[in-house]
Amino acid sequence: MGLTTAQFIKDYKAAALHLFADSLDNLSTLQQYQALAFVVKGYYAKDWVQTKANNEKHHRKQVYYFSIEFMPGRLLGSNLLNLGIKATVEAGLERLALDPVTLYAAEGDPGLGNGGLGRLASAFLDAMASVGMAGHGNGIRYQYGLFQQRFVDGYQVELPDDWLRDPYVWETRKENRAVIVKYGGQVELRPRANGSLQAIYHGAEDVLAVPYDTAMVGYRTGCVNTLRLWAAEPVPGRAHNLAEKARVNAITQILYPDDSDNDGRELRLRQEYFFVSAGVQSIVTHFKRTHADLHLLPQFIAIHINDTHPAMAVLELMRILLDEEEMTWEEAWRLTVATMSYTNHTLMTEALETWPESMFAGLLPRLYQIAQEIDHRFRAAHVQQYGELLVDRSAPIANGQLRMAYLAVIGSHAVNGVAKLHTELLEQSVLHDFYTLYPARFNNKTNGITPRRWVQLADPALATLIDATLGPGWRRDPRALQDLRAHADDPAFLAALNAAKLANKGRLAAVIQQQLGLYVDPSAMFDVQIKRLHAYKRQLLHVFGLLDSYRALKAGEDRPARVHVFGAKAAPSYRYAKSVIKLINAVADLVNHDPAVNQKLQVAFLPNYGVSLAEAIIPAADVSEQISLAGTEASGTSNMKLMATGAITLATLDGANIEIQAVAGAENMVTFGLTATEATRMQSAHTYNARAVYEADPRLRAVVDMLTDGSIPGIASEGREIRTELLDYNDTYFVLEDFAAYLAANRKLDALWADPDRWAQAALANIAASGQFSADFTVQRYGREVWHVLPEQPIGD
Ligand code: 26W
Repeated sequence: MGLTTAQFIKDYKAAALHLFADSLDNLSTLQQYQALAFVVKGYYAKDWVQTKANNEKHHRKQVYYFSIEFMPGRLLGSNLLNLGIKATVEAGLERLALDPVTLYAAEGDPGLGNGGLGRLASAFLDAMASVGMAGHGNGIRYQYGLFQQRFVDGYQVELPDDWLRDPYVWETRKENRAVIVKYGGQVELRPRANGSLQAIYHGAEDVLAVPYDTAMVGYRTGCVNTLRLWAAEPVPGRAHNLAEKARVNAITQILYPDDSDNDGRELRLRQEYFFVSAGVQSIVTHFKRTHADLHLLPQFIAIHINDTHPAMAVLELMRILLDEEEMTWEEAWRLTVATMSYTNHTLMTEALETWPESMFAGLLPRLYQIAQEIDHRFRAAHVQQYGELLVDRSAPIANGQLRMAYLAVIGSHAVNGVAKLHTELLEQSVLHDFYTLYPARFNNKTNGITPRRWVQLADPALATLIDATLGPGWRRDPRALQDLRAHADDPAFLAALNAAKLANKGRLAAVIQQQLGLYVDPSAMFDVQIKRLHAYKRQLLHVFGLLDSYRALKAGEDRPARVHVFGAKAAPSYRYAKSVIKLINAVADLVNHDPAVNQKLQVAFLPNYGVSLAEAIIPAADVSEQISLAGTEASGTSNMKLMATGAITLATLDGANIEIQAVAGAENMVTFGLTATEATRMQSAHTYNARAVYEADPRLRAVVDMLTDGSIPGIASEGREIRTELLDYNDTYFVLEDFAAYLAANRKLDALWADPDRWAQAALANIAASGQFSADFTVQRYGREVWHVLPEQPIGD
C-alpha cells in the first residue's frame, strides 16, 4: 500500500477534525479509536470497490456463506496487519504519543455468535479473502449479541450485550439494497398459461430487510470481500402501530444464546427465514443484473449452508425460481441442488433442528408447500429401491416435524463434517441413510483457524522469534513452520521459545490479577480449558483432576505448580452447565484461599470468554485441555489455536485432536480415554455402570464425595445435582470411566514438564505442525471440491 507514517498522521488528524471537529489529544480514547478506524476504512475502500468490479468484469463465481452466527472479533489489528500497514500506523501513533494497545482495546468485539460455529464462519471469511476467493458472509445484524457473563457469588449472571451502543465504524448501511421479507398470510396458487403456478399472497406481513456491509480484508491480497448482516425494520411509508414496530424489530433484536439445544421458538424460525430470504433474494437480483440467463446460476453462485439454521435457503431459492422465474420444478430443483452445499457441525441429536409442521406452515405457507412437494418427490424417487422404512426414516417431513438437516442434505450437492472422525460418524450414524442414498455427496473438510489473528496478532513474541529464525515466508504460507523442526536441538532457540511463552504468561497473569484480584506465578504450568460449558466437553473431568491434586497436595504429595485457567459461557437455560460453573468457582475459592496448596495449585475462571479474551489466554497456555468424550466434539478449533502457539494438547481421541496427533506426533502430546468406538459400544450395549466405577476406585470416590460432603463450601444443591447425574443417571459422558486414565495422563504431563528442553521440543513440534490447520487450506479444499471456485492465489495444498 506504500503508506508512510507522515501520510498516516496527516490522514488521522484530518479524520479527527472531520468526525469530531477537534484535535486528537482532545478526544476520548473511544473517539480516537473511531477516528483511526475511519482512516483505515478509507485505506481499503478502493480495494473493496475494485474487488467487486473485478468479480463482475471477470464473471467470477461468488461464494455466499450463510450463517446465523459470525464472531469476527476486533477488526482494527487484523485490518492493519492484512493491509500491511500495522508497523507504519503504530509508529505514527507513538509519534502522536498514543498507545496502540489502548486504542485496540477500545474496539467493541461483536459477539454475534455462541462459539465454534460462529468463529469458524468468520475465520473462513478472513481466509477466503486471503486466498483471493470471492467469498462473502450472509447473516443477521443482531441488536444484542451473546450475553455479557458476570460471576456473582460464583454464579453465572447474564447481562445484555448492547454492542451497538457506540456506532460500529466498520459497517456501511446499504438502504438501496433493502428487500422485503414476507411472513404468514395465505398463499393462493394460480396456474399460468405456461403451466407454472403464480403464488398470490393474502394477508402476509411484510418486513424490510436492510443490509449492513462490513469489509473482509484479505491478507496482503488486495482482495476485499463483504460480510452482509441484515437488520429488520418496518416497511417505510406504511402505517405501523407500536406493537407492530416492536414485533418487526424483535426479529433481529437478539442472538439465541443456545449452542446445542434447539428450543424451537417461533421467533428463531422468523430469524432463520429473515436472513435466508433477504440473502437469496439479493443474490438472485444481483445475478440477474449481470447475467441474462438464470439457468447459469450454479456456474457463478455457490451458497453454503452453515449447519441447519440456514437450511431454508433450499426452499427459498425454489420459491423464487418457481414463482418469480416461472421455471419447471425439475429445472428449479436441478439448479438449487447444484447451488447449495451443507456443513454439519454437531452429532448432538438435540441440536439437529426440527420445526413443527403447524408452526412452519403458519409462518411460511409457501415454503411449506414447497417442502411438502420435496418430501413427496423424495419418497417417490426412493421407495422402490430402498423401501418404506429407509424412506420414512429419511424423508424431510415426518411425525409432524420438518427435519432441517435432512432437507439440507436432500437439497445440496455436497454434505460435509468438520473433522475426519466426525464425517465418518455422520456417515455411520446420524446421516447414514443419506450416505446410502447419496454417497458421492459426502466429503470431509477438517476445520481450520486463521494464523493471522491467533499467531501474528495474538502472539507477537512468537511471531518475531519465528521471523528471526525462518524469515517471514511462514506468514504467507504457514507450512513453512515445518522448518522449525531443524531447531529442535538448538538450546538458544528452545530458550527463546520458553521466554516468549513466559512473557505471554506474564501478560495473562496481569489480566488475571486485574479481573480476579488473584496473583498467579507465570512460571507455573498454565493449564487451559476454553470453550462453551457443555457436559460433553467435560469441564467436570478437569475439575475432578484438580480436586485429586488438591487432595494429594493436602496429603503432602508433591506436584509441579499449576494454574488452571477456565473460560466458558453456559446457555442461560442450561441448568446443569450453570451448576458446573458454580462448582468451578467454588473450587477456585477453596483452592486459591488454602495456603497449604495455593503455592502449587490455583484456579482462574475468567468471566465473559469470547474472541478477545481468547487472544489473551491462548498465547499463555502450556497445556490445552481437549477432553470431550470421544465421538462428541465434531472438531474443536481452540485445540488448533492452542497448538499453533505451542501448548501441549491433553486430549481424548475425538474430533480434530486425532488429526493434531497425526501431524504433531503422539510423543508431543498426551492422549487418554475411551475411543469413540469403545464409548459407542458401551452405550449401545448398556454395559456402563458409573456407580460400580465409583465404588471400585477410592481416589475417584473421594473426589466425587467432595461434591456433597461439605468440603467445597457453597455448592450444596449444585453438588447434589451433579452427583445425581453421575451416580443415578449413569454419567452420560463417562466422566467416571475416563477418570483414572485422565489422572495418569496428567502425571505424564508433570513428568514432561520436569524437563524444560523436552517440553520446549514438544511445543516446537506442535508449532511446526500447526500450519496445516490454516483455514486458508480449508477454504481452498471447499473451493475446489464443493464450491468449484478456483482461487487465484496458488497456495499449493
Ligand atoms: C439450535 C441451537 C444450536 C446452535 C449452534 C445448535 C448447534 C449449534 C452449533 C452447531 C454448535 C457449534 O458451535 N458446534 C461446533 O462447531 C465447531 C465448528 O465446526 C466445531 O469445531 C465444534 O466441535 C462444534 O461443537
